[in-house]
Amino acid sequence: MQTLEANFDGLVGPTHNYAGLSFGNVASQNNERSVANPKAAARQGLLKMKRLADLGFAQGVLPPQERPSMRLLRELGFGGKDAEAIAKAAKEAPELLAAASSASAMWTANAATVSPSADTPDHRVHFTPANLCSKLHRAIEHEATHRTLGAIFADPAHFAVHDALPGTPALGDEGAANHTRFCSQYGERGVEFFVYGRSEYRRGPEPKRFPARQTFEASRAVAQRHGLAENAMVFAQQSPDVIDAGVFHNDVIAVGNRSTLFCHERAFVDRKSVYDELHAKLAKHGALLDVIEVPDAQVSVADAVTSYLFNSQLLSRADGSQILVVPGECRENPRVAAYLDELAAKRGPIDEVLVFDLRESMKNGGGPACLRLRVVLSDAERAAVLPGVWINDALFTRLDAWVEKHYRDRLAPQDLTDPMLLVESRTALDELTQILGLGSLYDFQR
Ligand code: SUG
Repeated sequence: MQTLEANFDGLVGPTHNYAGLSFGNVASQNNERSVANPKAAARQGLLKMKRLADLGFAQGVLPPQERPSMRLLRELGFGGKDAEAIAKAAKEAPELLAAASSASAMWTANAATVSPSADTPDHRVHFTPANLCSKLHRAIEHEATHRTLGAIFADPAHFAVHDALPGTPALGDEGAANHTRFCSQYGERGVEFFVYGRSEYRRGPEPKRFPARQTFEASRAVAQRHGLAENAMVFAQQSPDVIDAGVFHNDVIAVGNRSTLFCHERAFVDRKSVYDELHAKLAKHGALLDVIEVPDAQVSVADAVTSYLFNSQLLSRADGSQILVVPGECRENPRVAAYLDELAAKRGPIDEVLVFDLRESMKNGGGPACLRLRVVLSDAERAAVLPGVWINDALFTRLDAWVEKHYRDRLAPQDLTDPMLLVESRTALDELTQILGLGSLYDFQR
């Protein structure tokens, strides 16, 4: 029996655009109102999935959500026919129309927190969709995410999909972007590492400029629900000053895989104790934590934020060696590029760097790691996943043709007012559910 880590990437939706909706996410704010190319964005994401599948990694896809969200527009009081509601919102509250139109569900690292069956008392894989309550455009994702995960991981013998935590500031939850699992082998019990930005009830340092989206209380509640053992979890606080420098999720400053933690030296409050606790807990499960810490003197936090060096995917090949999947922006920053050359030349735990063009997503602050949800699966669990979502040559070819047929190659802020965008989007998603074998997933299909 072989247990692997599968990656489920979010397929970029037809409304991908730059609306500057994420205060605290530097790229989102810097690119506000620029013109997006949804077709190129979707292709870039698909090419990453295809290349990783070709390299032998288990690669799945998660569908986009219906946007603009008519449900949100109606809840906000925009009535009448769909086109009328969109026209009213466009006139009276364009910022709400933008929130209803974001393709942000593409960043599936924020879809949920996932605990593999090796870590849970009932030996099922547990999913908690993230409430994403710190931003309106993201807070509307979790219900559809629940439905999607329920359709793909449907077998209750293997999977438990919980509801999101209550969406309130004390329980702000951003999912796997603030969660890492360390282990010796994927199929063995691991140590789950939860990184939060602030605590609602315990006194502690907090960022001053930008919001901390994840709370200690939310991380703790997810661990509790998944039934994790006390000696198999570690909680750490992200440095508030890096949040203020634009690190809005932990996966912008750290990434881990198996027993490797690759992070910036300023990622955590009291980092030595964090490493020590991880070391000690992981040692009980037969693994030695290997921390690759990048010094500030070599790569600054600002370099990390613009290049997304740590928003990389650290993937284990069958022989146990690891590759690092980074965005093209890493090659454009001379200090980061030099660091990566050094890392690969050392032939340490990471011996190859793969570079991807994800520019469209990166302009909204979403790199390789944001685009994927990791799900560790045994053979039996893999066999229980809805089969149509695994990327292979045939599915890639169909999805690529689907994007070509349905997506625009230009989407400016003004285009969000076009009622045809909803029609095009629904037509595309309707066809997609057939391609992926998802059944009637969307509200408009029910
Ligand atoms: O939540 N950007 C997303 C990026 C999410 C990145 N995910 C991880 N780091 N895991 C966010 O800030 C921008 C949308 C806009 O401005 O139009 C946005 O939502």
